[in-house]
Amino acid sequence: MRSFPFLPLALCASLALPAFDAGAAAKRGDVPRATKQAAKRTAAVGESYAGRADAMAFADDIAARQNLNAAWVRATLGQARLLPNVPRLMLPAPAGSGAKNWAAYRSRFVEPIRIGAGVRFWRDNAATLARAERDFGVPAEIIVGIVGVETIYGRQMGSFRVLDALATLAFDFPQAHPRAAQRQAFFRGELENFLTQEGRTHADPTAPVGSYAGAMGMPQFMPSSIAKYAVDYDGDGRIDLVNDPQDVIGSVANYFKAFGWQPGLPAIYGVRVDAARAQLPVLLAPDIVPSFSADAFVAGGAQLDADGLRHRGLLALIELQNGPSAPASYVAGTQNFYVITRYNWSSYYAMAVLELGAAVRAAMAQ
Ligand SMILES: [Ca+2]
Repeated sequence: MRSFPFLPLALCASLALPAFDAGAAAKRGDVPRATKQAAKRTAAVGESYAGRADAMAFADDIAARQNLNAAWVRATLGQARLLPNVPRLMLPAPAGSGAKNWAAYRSRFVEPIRIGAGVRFWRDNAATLARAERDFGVPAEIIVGIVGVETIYGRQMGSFRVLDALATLAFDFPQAHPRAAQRQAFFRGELENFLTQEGRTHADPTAPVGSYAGAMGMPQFMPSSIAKYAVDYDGDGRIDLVNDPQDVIGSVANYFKAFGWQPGLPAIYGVRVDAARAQLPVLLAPDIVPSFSADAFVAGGAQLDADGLRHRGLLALIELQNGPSAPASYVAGTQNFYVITRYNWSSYYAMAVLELGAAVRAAMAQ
């Protein structure tokens, strides 16, 4: 199990911290917000990759592997420019740089502007959200929560040229990162995906913009996620995650289904933990991976609510820290909570999605 940072690599443009995902999933990284905002203000552009032997060799490799026109790939990659402020955004936050604080994190996402935009999005797309729930089993409020946390329903989708962002992270990933080789390989794969999609559709590869990690559109999908999970949900023959809410809704629902979303299963249950008595090291050891039966939870000193006691599958104890002085909060996460973290590897992110979705649903009823 990979550990996940507090301000996870959000790919989210709306976090001012674009997400990028680590391996098979979709997105995100770990970067202090202030740093990311500083970078956003100054989208400086550096050298072209046209003169970089490693980039041109990679272009030839892609062309051969993907059966693309080598001259087109070289010319396209030659238009990519280094984004000098982006590589350092990939470095993990320094140790001890601020206690995790769920209340502060939540307040950035569950707030009146985002809730109001969520109500409009839900009302405007109610039929499509209902159709997605029928087709994929994913409730409207989960999709509404995701799109709201990621981009405030398309208001903040990022303004970096995806070609520049991916080239920068593919060829100039910071070597000080503890998993630099793995991360760089990930972004090379994303760059290859991006160029392949652009080359096959004869699109302008310099046109797409997104987060500094190359995540695109209202749901902030990385190129590999677009290739694997995006769907044309309005049937117009093309996939448009920037302008078409129907495609966005279908694609997010399809992503969740692909990662094992179970229809009808709550994502969390309430749990009361007596920190002095509960076997916290045991219960927290598996992190967000559901590992304990309801009986084992109770035996470990974590008292589940009535619905949780009836749960037949496995559960994870999710700890949400509230800064250095306040006690932590806890919930019991199911398989569906785990699935939300496949979108962004963070329990804080998953909780924000759930609570924003619930807040929008409550506002709809008023
Ligand atoms: Ca479409």
